[in-house]
Amino acid sequence: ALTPTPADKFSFGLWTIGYNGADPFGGPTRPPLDIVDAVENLARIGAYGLTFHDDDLFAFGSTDAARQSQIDRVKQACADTGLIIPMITTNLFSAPVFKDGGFTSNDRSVRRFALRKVLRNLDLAAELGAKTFVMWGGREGAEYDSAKDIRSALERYREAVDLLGDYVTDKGYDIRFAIEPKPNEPRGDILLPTVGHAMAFITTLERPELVGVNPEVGHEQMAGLNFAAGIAQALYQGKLFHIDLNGQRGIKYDQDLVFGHGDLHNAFALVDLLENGGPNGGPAYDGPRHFDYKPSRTEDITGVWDSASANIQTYLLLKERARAFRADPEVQQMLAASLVPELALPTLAAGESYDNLIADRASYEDFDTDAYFGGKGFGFVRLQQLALEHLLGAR
Ligand code: GLT
Ligand code: MN
Ligand code: MN
Ligand code: MN
Repeated sequence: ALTPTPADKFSFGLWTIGYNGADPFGGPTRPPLDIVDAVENLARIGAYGLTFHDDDLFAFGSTDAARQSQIDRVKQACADTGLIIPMITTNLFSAPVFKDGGFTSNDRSVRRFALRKVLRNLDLAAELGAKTFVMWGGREGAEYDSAKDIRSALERYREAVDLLGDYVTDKGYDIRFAIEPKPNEPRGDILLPTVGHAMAFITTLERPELVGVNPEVGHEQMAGLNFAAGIAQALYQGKLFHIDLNGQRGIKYDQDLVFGHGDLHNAFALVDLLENGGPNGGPAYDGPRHFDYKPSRTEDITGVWDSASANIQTYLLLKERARAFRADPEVQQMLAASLVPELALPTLAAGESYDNLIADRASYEDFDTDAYFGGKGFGFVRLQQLALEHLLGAR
């Protein structure tokens, strides 16, 4: 069960395994990773997909020939190993020109350049068969309130995403967009900082059906939010187009740890949700299980591949634990005792109106609120302890 297959849909960003260990305080600890090496090792550890930014594959400002040669090499490596490219994305953050953003830079000519860079990359996405196009706007934001008109910035964001939606529609590309929220870093404050902000923004678009979210575990946790709960809402609204799995320990800088090396309880709840749907049913997730982590700066190349594998192993372990949790009759009993299934019942009966509700004395006039709760707890703690026991392999 812990042997990954392509049906598990595990994928990795080229920028993850390719991270050389550089940080704001010091230089790289590892040499560059060649694309063919990356693809071969991903296939070896059981991934089915590779994802990348344009600039991960060919340096910013590459000649057309250098760009094409790298595209040819990745295509060949994928053909040789059976890996696919389910998602690609555009780097609108590394080059100095993007210091004030791409789609929302105050400088209009930067915005036009950013759009051209993305349009060109959309053609590449279509050519490579990528079905999802992620947009992480790490530089879209500000440090200073007076420096950015947020409403104008959102208008420009909308203008950009609408234009991209027109483009894929007119070209007949089978591509959907996934906005990746993050609260801060590199900008002091980033636009569309959480899943909720992004989903609200999507309703302002001309083609909302083309746009969903790509939530990252650590990014929501940087904002102090419950990741699994945010994912449940994204699934509920049909907007979970892609996902970035990793680990984060608390509200601090973006750690990009291995999946599960942060809030393990929430990772368990997340895998249970992605694999099985909610406790009362509902859609599960069938897209790529995409890892966006950084091999720690302390690691050599062996540590890179060990940590890549660790993401997969953790996911599969949690999937196995979630299955056991669901199958345990005591858990089923405790769920029922905790009234979890009852939440699936509509609050009003079929055909019942507010007039009927108001006429129902049992619901209010005769409802004894004191007696109702008196001595009768929900048992959520016992349920959580059962989850913990499954998580630890004690059941
Ligand atoms: C960058 C960021 C990630 C995003 C990538 C996609 S780039 O590494 O920190 O969270 O998913 O643009
Ligand atoms: Mn991150
Ligand atoms: Mn990251
Ligand atoms: Mn990410």
